Amino acid sequence: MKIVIVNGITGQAGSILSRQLLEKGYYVVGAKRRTSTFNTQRIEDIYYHTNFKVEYFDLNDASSINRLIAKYKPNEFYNLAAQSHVKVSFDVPSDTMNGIINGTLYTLEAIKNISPETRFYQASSSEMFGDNPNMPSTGFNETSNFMPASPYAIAKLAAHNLVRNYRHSYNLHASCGILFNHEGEYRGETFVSRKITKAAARIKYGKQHQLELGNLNSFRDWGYAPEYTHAMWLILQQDKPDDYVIATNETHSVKEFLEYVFQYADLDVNKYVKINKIFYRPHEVPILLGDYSKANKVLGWKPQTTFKKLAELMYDHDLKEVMKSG
Ligand code: NAP
Ligand code: F7E
Repeated sequence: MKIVIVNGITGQAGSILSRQLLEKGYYVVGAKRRTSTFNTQRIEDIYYHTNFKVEYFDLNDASSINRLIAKYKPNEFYNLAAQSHVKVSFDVPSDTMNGIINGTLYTLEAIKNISPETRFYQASSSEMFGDNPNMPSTGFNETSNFMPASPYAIAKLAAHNLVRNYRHSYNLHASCGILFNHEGEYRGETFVSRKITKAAARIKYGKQHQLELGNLNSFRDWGYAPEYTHAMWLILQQDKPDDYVIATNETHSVKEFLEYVFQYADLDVNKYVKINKIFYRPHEVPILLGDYSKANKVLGWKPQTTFKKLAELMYDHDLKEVMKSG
């Protein structure tokens, strides 16, 4: 049985990927940090699975990472843990940068020294392209220039370069998925897509009367998270390690997402939505569009869920949640 370590299992991608790997027959070691309240809601259904084991670690604790690599010598390691909120990264820049950069470095060092056969996946981000004004009309690809525009993106780019460096220097099977925004039922509730679908569902049931948002004019390339975690797995199944853009080749504004969700929910967007500057960032990334041609050619991967279907499935899910909560 193949052993895999996934960190960030309490998050969106870690929880979805763990479930997919269990279905494929892996023994999954889920690494999480200690928190003072329970935060395992996203993995409740797999928590007691025979082939799932939770271990404590922290991105800033090299000894915990060494211990896990030495104990399991996993076949695959998915480095998904991060302070992943771009706006929050302006408020806690050191924590964001230390965790992302050090956590990646400690893991690569541990793999190099203890378990060099382990295949490593790095959660790189489209935010690394940042505010690069020279976006090709077909979207950013693996050869485009990075111009990170937040502490989060700067940290992700440093980690990305570390992975490339360890791959070339030590011949590790270490790959990066440069993933554009991926959303879904498990998306954190402070990211704009989920904030919108959850608010619309609550407004529909009279549980909320207003939704405050920031900049509606930025554009993102939005896909469905389970398809993106499948791409992570595909990346590690290749004989050769490499970097891949995972995206939909479409970009839509936050305003379009908002208006479509409210239209789908049959709600008047002008009645309920207010702009609050508090949600603006010190520096915005105005537009992101990805080009997934390489992933399609090499991995045979392509996105399945349309922009509208994504908005619908998230709203439908949140509506059910609101109904359940009474
Ligand atoms: P997420 O929902 O915010 O989950 C992040 C996970 O990291 C959580 O489990 C969190 O634990 C954990 N974490 C944060 N700081 C930690 C620390 N110091 N030590 C140990 N664990 C820590 O993020 P996601 O959407 O699943 O994204 C997964 C990865 O992909 C992240 O690295 C993110 O930056 C990257 N990424 C995401 C997207 C996207 O659109 N979602 C796109 C590109 C790249 P707690 O639950 O305890 O907070
Ligand atoms: O913002 C605007 C905001 O926080 C999207 C992370 O997973 O994807 C994610 O980063 C856009 C931005 O995601 C609100 O200004 C307006 O332009 O949902 P978001 P993000 O910043 O794109 C990348 C690829 C990652 O790697 C990250 O980890 O929406 N926006 N009003 C708002 N954003 C938020 N959060 N809240 C608002 O009220």
